[in-house]
Amino acid sequence: MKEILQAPYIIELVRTLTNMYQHGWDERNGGNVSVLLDEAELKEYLDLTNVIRTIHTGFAAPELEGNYFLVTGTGKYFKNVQYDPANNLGIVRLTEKGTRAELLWGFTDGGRFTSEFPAHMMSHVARRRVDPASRVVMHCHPANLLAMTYVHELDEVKFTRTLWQMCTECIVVFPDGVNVLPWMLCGTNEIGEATAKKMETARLVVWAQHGIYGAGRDLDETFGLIETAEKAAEIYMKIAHLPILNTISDAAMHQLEQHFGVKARDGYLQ
Ligand code: 2HA
Ligand code: ZN
Repeated sequence: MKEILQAPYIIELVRTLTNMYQHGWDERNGGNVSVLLDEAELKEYLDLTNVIRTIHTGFAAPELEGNYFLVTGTGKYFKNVQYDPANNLGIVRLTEKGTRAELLWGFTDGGRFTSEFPAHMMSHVARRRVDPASRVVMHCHPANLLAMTYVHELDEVKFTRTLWQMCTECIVVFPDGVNVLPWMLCGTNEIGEATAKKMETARLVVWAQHGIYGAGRDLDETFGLIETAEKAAEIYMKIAHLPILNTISDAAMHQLEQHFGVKARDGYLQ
């Protein structure tokens, strides 16, 4: 059996969580990440018959039965993950139609997965229906995106267009745009279901006055999505109160679509 702390998916997640913390996106215990793992890559590092304990999920997700997830722990600080991955992270297998999670590694102090586990699992289901290669769901609290939800209309077309106009590469990185949920109580199945519904049409979902969700094929892609949207929001917050003299026109957006071979979300451009 290989040493689990040397597994590429653990090393990469620890690096990503540390990076998220250093970006200021995850104060205190803010944020959570889950990664769908392959049984084959897991088997080299863990005895999959050794269940440490079983945790009730509080929801059903039959599509995820038998799937393995590496996930951050509830109440854990991203800041600390690099010093003690086994306490701050866990690997679970979903069973009994997703109503139970078997802990196979981690959460060594008796902890459990993030309070946003419903939103993560339901988002995985929704994204994998659109793109079977989707494996990562990431949630965090980037300051400029959050700030924007106080001063910008939450209309999804307007919100997306504003972000696209803030940096040339935005439309290339997230041509599917950004969906937006109004303020809702976090940590519930309701916000999980609402987030998953929004994930059907975009890989980014803003939670007004709270943060953002991103989904992607790997940690780099998902981090990059949020990083790009947050950069655009930063530009917006720097200029929104100033007279705007120039912008990126829809004609220019169409040039970007052509040149980079992407298709902007239907109806979002003139
Ligand atoms: O505490 O970010 O949304 C973790 C969170 C909850
Ligand atoms: Zn949060």
